[in-house]
Amino acid sequence: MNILITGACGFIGSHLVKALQAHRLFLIDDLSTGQQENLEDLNYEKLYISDYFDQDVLDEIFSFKIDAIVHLAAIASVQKCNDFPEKANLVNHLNVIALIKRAKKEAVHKFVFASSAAVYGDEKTLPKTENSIIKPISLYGEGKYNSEHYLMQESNKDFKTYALRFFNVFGPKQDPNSPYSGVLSIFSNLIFSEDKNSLTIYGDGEQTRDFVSVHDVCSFIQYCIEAEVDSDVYNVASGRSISLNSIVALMEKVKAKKISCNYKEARKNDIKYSSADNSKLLATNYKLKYSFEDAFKDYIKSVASKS
Ligand code: UD2
Repeated sequence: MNILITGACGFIGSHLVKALQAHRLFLIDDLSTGQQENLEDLNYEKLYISDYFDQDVLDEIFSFKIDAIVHLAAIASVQKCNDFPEKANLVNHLNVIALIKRAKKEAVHKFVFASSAAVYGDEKTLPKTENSIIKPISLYGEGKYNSEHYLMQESNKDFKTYALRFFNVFGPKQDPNSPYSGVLSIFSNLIFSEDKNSLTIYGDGEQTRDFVSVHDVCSFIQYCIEAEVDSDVYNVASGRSISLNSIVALMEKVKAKKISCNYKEARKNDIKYSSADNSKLLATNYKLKYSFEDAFKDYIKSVASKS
């Protein structure tokens, strides 16, 4: 298949390029947060360093028959979206609509969109199912919801659409220094750093998240593209939530050493408990490949081997 991946040089994008090596890949990334080195040793037809909505680039790509699009490119930082609302609205919503329209015009068969658990906001009912109340508390979450809503409206038998609500994705290549790095990449890199800094835990450490391996995220995207999966919105999550304190305990077990933690005041707008019902994903017959413990131990080992 000919597949267009936007945001291909990012953390998730580069793992996806690896997962989809059997296909002919057209890649776009503006390198605002992604890095070209993430694609080292991988095969692809061409990488366009550009906005994903550059019409000349899209004209060239669509001169090939594109069968599927995976749209990962976004302003992924909640803070940046708040700081630059017009730009956030353009990149995370209006231009997504334009890409979806173009995809339909070009007779693309499948469109996979990276949505987010951020669409649920801090509404308290748990676990979140795809039918839970949508109440985003950030422009980022709003943009994701508005885009997925448009995408699902456009769906038909020839244009299969998948809005994937990613929970807390983790794995190798997640940059621990980026302002929107996930807590696991920050913690894992700190415990192997030279300067023996203690971990900062915002709040009491009892907050929970559903951490899902980037390998499962990419392999589910691959499944949507290659298998017969119904067009729908899917929570992409492990189905199991874990607290930060339990993560630290797990890291201590792997390192066989006590880890020092510095507890600070909880972050403003932090969500205390997050948990996902992933039964819709499982009902597609996709089998999650990694338990949290196994994926996390592998991840920690990969961080250790690089430090
Ligand atoms: C994720 C997204 C955020 C937004 C939100 C919507 C990331 C990194 N963050 O936030 O952009 O989409 O979901 O639901 O993708 N923490 C510490 N110490 C640290 C770093 C974090 O205690 O050094 C805490 C943090 O306050 C939070 C928890 O760890 O309680 C998880 O933080 P996170 O930023 O990894 O993810 P989350 O779910 O808060």
